[in-house]
Amino acid sequence: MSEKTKLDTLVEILEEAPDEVFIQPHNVPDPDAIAASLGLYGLLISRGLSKTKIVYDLEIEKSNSLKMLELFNVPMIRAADAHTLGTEDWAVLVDAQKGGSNITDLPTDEVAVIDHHEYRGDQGYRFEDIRPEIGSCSAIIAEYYFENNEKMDRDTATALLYGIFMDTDKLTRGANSLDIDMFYKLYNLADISKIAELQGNEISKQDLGLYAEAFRSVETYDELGFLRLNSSNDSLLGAAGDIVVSVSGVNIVVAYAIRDIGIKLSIRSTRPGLKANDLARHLVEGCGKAGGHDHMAGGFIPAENFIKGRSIDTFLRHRALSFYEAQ
Ligand SMILES: [Mn+2]
Repeated sequence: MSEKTKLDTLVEILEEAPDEVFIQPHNVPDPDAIAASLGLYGLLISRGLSKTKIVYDLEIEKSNSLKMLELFNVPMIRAADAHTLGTEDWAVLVDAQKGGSNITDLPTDEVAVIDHHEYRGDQGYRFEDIRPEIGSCSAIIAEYYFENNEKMDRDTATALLYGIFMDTDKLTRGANSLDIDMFYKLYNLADISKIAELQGNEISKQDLGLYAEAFRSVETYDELGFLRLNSSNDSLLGAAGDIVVSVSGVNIVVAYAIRDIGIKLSIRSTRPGLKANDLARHLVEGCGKAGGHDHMAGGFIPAENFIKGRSIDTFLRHRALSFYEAQ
């Protein structure tokens, strides 16, 4: 008998679940979160955990994410529609960790986590596979398949390939050798025509108007770019930031959206030595929460922590520039 794999350990724990097992990706799931959830779902079902479901909170906003659900028949349900979800159920968090600003704490007991974001410290999980050095959660789930010789269907392979593709910005952002190895292995199993179809669905007509307005707001100071989006759409904010950081001369982007509940931030950095997560933390210091990767990060400042009448545009520019100049 070969050694026990991570998947073996996870399955052994989940077999003790008193009722259902919910796979929960972060809120407003992006392609990596959707692919990783679908991949893990397939693994748990094939290991006999038939009471497994995928649940997520908040609406999926980006058109490529929605297209994924349709193309790959992803069985994901909104938390509000998960009528059987309760305190007796267990959850496996995917592409997120307990206590993060991007995940709702549902009534379930979060017993396990598989993630590639910065380690948020021991949260009392019974199973933990957190690898911040990996560019995508999809690569971690793909490795579970290959390591365990589990059969992978074409849709799952295609979804995981797309998840790696998106989270590593086509293998150019924070990609680790695991992302590249898995990309290569998945490529042979995937349906590339569906990847092309997803690429053709990255922007909706409605997004286009929001982008146009946001891009007019862009201001740059040296390598720093600022963008303000007048939409409550989380994933659009990151995607708009990706476009601004691709502008020549701009290497760091602070994209933000102002909502009733607070200010949502999305940070990008392609500048060596300037970490997006450090900048995000600096921006929200004393007034909000932030986290993420070296190249992409996010944050949130609750409305009640922000001094009324103060200009958020000035506040963010001031903090970002002081951080930038101190580097
Ligand atoms: Mn991810």
